Amino acid sequence: MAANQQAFPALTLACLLSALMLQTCRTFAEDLTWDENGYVLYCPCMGRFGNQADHFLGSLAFAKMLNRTLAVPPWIVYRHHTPPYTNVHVPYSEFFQLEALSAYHRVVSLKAFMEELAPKYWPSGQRNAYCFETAAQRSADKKSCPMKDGNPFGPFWDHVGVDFDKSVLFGGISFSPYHQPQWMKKFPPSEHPVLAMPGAPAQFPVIEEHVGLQRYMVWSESMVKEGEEHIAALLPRPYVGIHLRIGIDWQNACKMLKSGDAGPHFMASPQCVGYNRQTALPLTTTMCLPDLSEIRRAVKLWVKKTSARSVYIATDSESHSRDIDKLFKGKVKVVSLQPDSAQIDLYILGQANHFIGNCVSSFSAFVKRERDVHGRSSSFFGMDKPGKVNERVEL
Ligand code: GFB
Repeated sequence: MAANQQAFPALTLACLLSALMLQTCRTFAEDLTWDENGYVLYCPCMGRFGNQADHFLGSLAFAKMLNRTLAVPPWIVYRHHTPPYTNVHVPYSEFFQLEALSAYHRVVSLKAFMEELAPKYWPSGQRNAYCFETAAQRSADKKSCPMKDGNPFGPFWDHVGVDFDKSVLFGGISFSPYHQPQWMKKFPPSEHPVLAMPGAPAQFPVIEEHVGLQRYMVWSESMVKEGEEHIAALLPRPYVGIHLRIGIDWQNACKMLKSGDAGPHFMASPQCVGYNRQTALPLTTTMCLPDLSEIRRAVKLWVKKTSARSVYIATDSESHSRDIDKLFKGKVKVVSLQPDSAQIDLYILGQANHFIGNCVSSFSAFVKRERDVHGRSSSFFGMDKPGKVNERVEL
């Protein structure tokens, strides 16, 4: 068994004792020993934060299913419009507490894995890449995993400091629990200690069984501090938080609904139409891309229902704050921060007295999951009661 699984409670005690003796506390990562059950490594190479978070939950469940330690990757933040115009790799622990994950399963940061374990146990020359046969079809020799092909793949593994030596291909298995015995048989940790994959070993969107794992994603102290400072300074309670996902990329994505090709399951929509395809409710264009009249209707409804004194608008583009302000004739404070960090918006939305999200967006889905864990109420544009179609349905 990995020492880091057992080390944490003991370490906490050790920290307390050493703190008492006024010594510097050793960090979580410093006590690492090799886990004979093996490791899972992956690149969070699909989508932005919301997509990466969905994939993270599934990957955590996958690592637990194989009883391997998950090497938690950094978040990939894309900076196409701001210097240095390259991807930024933000440690998981900058936003969330790494230690909180160990209540569910053994984890180590990918950085600590590379610095403290890889030199001895996964040295250069022995670094296998694992991928589906279909993925290898994209490579020149059709036998190599495309681990570092293009952005964000190449920059990610370069950031981690890994080149791959050999590819191991697989097919006919999925990441679901159904195939757990095949994974164990095909890749025993004694022969395959490190399963490093080009993408997350998980589905998108996160499957219903893994939605509750959100409880282990606990905000870091610095995020809580910053978020709470904004709330205290700007948002008299009760407040309603809304997520406006209405920018140009989203307008284009929602066009797919108009053509009727998408069906009710489109990106994160199972969170509101239901996970079962057979019984899923219709997904309307308003649920994907609410217009101003729907935004006004929903905000007015929930401000009234919750007797809100302020409204927080998180947006990917236009905030519509003037139009929303007009609804309440100065009696309700309307705030939009446009923060540099999307996570501050997520934090503030998570803490609202009520949240109105976008059914199709995984950014909204992150907030909805977190609120569910804490028993806070949420609705969606075009769907006031999650799981029930609004009376005034337009298709
Ligand atoms: O989070 P995300 O995967 O959600 O990607 P979707 C949307 C990104 O847009 C966020 C920014 O990670 C933020 O960087 N963003 C969106 C916001 N809404 C807000 C907001 O209210 N405040 C702030 N500060 N930032 C998927 C993408 O987005 O949409 C896919 O992951 C693809 O790559 C698809 O583009 C169409 O699920 O909404």
